[in-house]
Amino acid sequence: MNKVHSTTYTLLRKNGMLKVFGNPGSNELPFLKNFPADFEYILALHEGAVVGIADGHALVSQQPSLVNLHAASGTGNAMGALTNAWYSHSPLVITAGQQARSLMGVEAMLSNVDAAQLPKPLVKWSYEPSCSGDVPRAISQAIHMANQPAKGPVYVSIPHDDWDKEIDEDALLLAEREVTTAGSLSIEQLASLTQRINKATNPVLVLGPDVDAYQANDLAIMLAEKMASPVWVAPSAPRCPFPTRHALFRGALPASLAGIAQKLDGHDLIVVIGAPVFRYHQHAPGRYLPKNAELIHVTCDLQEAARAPMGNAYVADIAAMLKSVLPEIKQTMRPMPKGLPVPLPYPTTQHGPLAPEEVFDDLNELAPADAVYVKESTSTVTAFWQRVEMRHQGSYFFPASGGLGFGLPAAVGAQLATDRQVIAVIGDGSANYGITALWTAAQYKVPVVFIILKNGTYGALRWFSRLLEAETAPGLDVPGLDFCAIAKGYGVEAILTNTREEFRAALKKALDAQGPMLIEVPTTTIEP
Ligand code: TZD
Ligand code: CA
Repeated sequence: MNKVHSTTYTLLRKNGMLKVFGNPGSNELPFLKNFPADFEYILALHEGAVVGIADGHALVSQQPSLVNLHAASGTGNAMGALTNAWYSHSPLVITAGQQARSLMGVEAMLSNVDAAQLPKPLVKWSYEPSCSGDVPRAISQAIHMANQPAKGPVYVSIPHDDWDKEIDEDALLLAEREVTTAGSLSIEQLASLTQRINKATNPVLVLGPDVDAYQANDLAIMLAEKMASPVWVAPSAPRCPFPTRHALFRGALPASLAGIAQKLDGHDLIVVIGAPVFRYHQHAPGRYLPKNAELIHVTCDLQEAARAPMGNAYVADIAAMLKSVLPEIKQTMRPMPKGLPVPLPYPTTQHGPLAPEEVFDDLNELAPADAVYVKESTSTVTAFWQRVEMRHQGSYFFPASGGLGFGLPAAVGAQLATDRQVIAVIGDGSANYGITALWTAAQYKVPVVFIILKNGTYGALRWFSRLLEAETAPGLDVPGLDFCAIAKGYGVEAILTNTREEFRAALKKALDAQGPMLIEVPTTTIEP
């Protein structure tokens, strides 16, 4: 007879899920025993880091990541990271060990009481199998739920005495299953969408993270060039869907009602693709749309479509939609707008901390053109988008819900999934929420370049405190952190750089290194 254990590993193998991202406890040991040689366990020291690493891996590999957490406490530690996975449509299959079935009712230590309830509302689906024979089927369901549009995290709680139970051989049918979705537009939808675009006199495109997730960046370029329309990146951008030095690129939209209406003023048609409408942040009241503008929304996420407060939505596969729309769009006779000016090199600071702009100019010059940036410094977003050219799909990742603690771990997971150089640009505030991922980078020799921008403060909150007239709020500074000492403590080589020359030399060294390296750079505080 087969066991639940071997049947589940067969299922995972057939789905290409050979890495387990986890932090173990007693409830998980029966799953991890006799760990098959073709699988790899990636240990992280805190569950926020576990999920961040798995998230980065899923975003870059485009495949579901398997996560294994310890019961309720491990799940609780991971919840903040789940906010990002939820909004970035990250296919995470999260499993958590449960007490033995006979001990759950008396709430023995480490019982996950009402386990399926715990991770809601940050998962697409959550479940505890009713018997051991249902465990592989539940994990199969979890994989397909996570990996179909809109992708996202799912959760399965598994009593630890289930793994050793025998199971019917028909459970192996699960390993042969495929679930696919089409998501193309109907002929009528295609006609209504393309007619509306073709008759617009001054359309604008707003592209979001799912253009990048569907690897539809080149299709988006073709569409933009046919329409000769400026391209904005949707607000609060967690990915980069369009080359940032293309003549049609206009930057990321501000994350406020008033700001968006102002930037899009004068357009009669706003076409939003692969983003929510919209991810607002700062409260600046205003109208949803500029005067006389109409909005069309194309998204892979029904919830995004349904909750939008304006516009007509099409729920579709982003790449399939663009492929079917493109031949129907007329090449416009409108002249191509001029590109944005490339910013002048930032002058080198002679005394005192460097400006973040200097760091970004050096990255732009010295890092590989196809580098993958994982960014989590909140006050430097605009400067980064202006100064670091991003050309290719999958070049940029930022916490999709704004939950800090994503960047440092996600960079490790991203680098485990790609040969492209991953560069983590992290604030001295943000770094602390996911700092233990440095240990995983060191132990697994993951050659991420970590750059810590140290301005001694929660820079973005300083800016917000002026916006909200709350400058007197306490708790906004983070002095006294020594990131080189911290990195060394976790086994990562680290360099403090005070001058431009030192930073450039350290960056070159880090880019050549075989393992991870951290560069700590004291910087000034700028505004997002
Ligand atoms: N805790 C968590 C988990 N997520 C958050 N977003 C915050 C707190 C609040 N927060 C922000 O929204 S931005 C920010 C905080 C604390 C400051 C981050 O500081 P930093 O970056 O040093 O990483 P900057 O460049 O100095 O803003
Ligand atoms: Ca800071």
